[in-house]
Amino acid sequence: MPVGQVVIGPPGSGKTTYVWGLYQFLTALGRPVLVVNLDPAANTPPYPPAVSIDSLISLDDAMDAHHLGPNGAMLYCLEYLEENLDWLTEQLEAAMSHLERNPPKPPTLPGQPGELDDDSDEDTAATDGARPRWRREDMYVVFDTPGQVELSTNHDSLKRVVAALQKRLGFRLAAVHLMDASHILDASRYVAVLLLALRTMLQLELPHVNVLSKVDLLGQSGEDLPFNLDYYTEVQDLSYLLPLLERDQRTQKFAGLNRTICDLVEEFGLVSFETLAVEDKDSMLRLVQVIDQALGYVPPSLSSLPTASSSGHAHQHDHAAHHAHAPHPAFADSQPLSSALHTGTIQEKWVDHSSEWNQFEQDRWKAEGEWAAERATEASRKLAVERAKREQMAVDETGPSAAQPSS
Ligand SMILES: Nc1nc2c(ncn2[C@@H]2O[C@H](COP(=O)(O)OP(=O)(O)OP(=O)(O)O)[C@@H](O)[C@H]2O)c(=O)[nH]1
Ligand SMILES: [Mg+2]
Repeated sequence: MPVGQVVIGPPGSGKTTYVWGLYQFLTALGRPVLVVNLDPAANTPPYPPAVSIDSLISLDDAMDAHHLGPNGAMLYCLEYLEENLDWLTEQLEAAMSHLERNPPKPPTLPGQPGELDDDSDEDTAATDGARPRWRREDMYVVFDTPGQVELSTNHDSLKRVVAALQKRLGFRLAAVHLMDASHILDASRYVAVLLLALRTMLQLELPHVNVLSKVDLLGQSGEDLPFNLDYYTEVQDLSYLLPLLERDQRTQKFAGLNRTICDLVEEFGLVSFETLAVEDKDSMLRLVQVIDQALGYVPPSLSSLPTASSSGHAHQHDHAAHHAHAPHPAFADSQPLSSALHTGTIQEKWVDHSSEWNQFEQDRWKAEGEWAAERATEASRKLAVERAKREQMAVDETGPSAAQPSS
């Protein structure tokens, strides 16, 4: 069964930027990733879409043909997509089959076998016996959607499209709901975000990961957060918000309503948040791991690793083993994962001490760069020594005249 993320969220919350970043990140991790653009207003997304709704219908077409405004036309486009599910499933089927036949090469680190001497770059995985073909259950599809919130709160087309993908193509999907982190700076906006998150979870009925996006901008806002970041991400005791809401002139007359909304969100006990700064590797890695868990996805690069319980045999669906193992080799020499997992670190990094962290990161990248350069030099040195040895052996076999430099 292929897996996928349905990336949703209000306009400007960072969906397309995240999808593009995720595509690059997962490609670097060697995952078979495809991106599907379901936003009919985005004719030229930054990522290379494997399938785009634009080839079926565009927002402008819908507006012209039916004399609709942009919002009405957007709903029309999604309804049109729902009526053309055969088109979507055929396009997806074709894109996944193509990727299965043509997996790109896995990334290699400097000094690893194949790093310097593999010069075969033609796309021949289908005929390359040494390189395994990806399986359908390895496929990872990311769906970028429009920003109209009603599409995921009270309009049913997106929900039915998702249900059809699950039924017809066997997709395992999670909703990844991006909401701008700046909303937590204002108690009343935070309450609105909580309500939106809860409503969307109840509507879509998917495994759901809520995300406070653009967390890197929190420290730059110049405003102080009344509570630590983990208070907002864990959504534990919302009664602490009430004094803030009662102090605010705009919201004090709605004190009863606010209390009821907070009680409602707490009673459901469903809403919590991850955080995202899309250009930060640790932040992306943490989010990818959380979503992997929600999906029960074991990446192909890890699923073939031996587990303790399998005595050296590949144990492909042991998800616990996935987390017991070291991360993908691309990150094996990066910071320990635990440091990327702590909300306190995120608070320190993006809210309290962003400039110091910035300097620390730059030093770390520099050190990583030097390390990689050193490894590359070391690998080239080894190759040069090997070549010299081979030449020496050739000389020994053919006699000293062959050893004279040609100059
Ligand atoms: N600082 C910062 N800016 C971000 C981040 N993610 C997105 N942005 C910016 O936020 C703006 C909106 O991003 P988009 O990706 O277009 O948002 P969207 O949700 O796709 O918007 P719609 O498709 O219109 O609903 C862009 O200017 C991005 O550069 C982030 O993690 N940090
Ligand atoms: Mg977008």
